[in-house]
Amino acid sequence: MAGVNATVLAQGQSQNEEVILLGGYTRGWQGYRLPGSAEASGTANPTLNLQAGTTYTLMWQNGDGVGHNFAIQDSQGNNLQVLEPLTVQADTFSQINESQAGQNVSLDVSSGNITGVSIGDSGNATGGGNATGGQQSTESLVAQTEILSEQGAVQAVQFTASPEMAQYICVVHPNTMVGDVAVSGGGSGGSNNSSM
Ligand SMILES: [Cu+2]
Repeated sequence: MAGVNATVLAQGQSQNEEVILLGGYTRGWQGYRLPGSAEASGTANPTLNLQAGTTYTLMWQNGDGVGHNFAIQDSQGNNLQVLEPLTVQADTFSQINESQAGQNVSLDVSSGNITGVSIGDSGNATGGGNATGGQQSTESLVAQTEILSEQGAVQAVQFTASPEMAQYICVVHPNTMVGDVAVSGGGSGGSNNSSM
């Protein structure tokens, strides 16, 4: 793993936190910031393209004051118990949402709270992953989040992508608020990044 890190740094990207931002509306999830190089094009329920083994922080904001929640399901429609809930201020959501897709986002996470964020060009974020890595105990993982009803309120979860993930969903509105999760890779390391 240490060797892979060096390679990624040399490419000048990817030390940024993988942060996904969605808007929660009864008519569908709205993509604000998508993983990888995907652009949030405004279509409802955008596919989330994830890399196996990578940890993502997903935040969504209640857009319409209706109760919504968040879960990730396998292809059988089972909620996967993979989500670590984090508290986050609506402020932080807004700050990240105003950043450019290519800008680095680095989160400060402390005891289940996202306490701050820095956004900027590549460089100072790093720290070798000690903020997020390794401290998930399975006891703190949930299969779906609590229902959030207040318009403007924000909920955050952290999860590590794995191949069984097939879709993300609001359990309250499973017919309209559901989108695909596509997980690729799985430890192949470094150099298959040349698909441009
Ligand atoms: Cu919903």
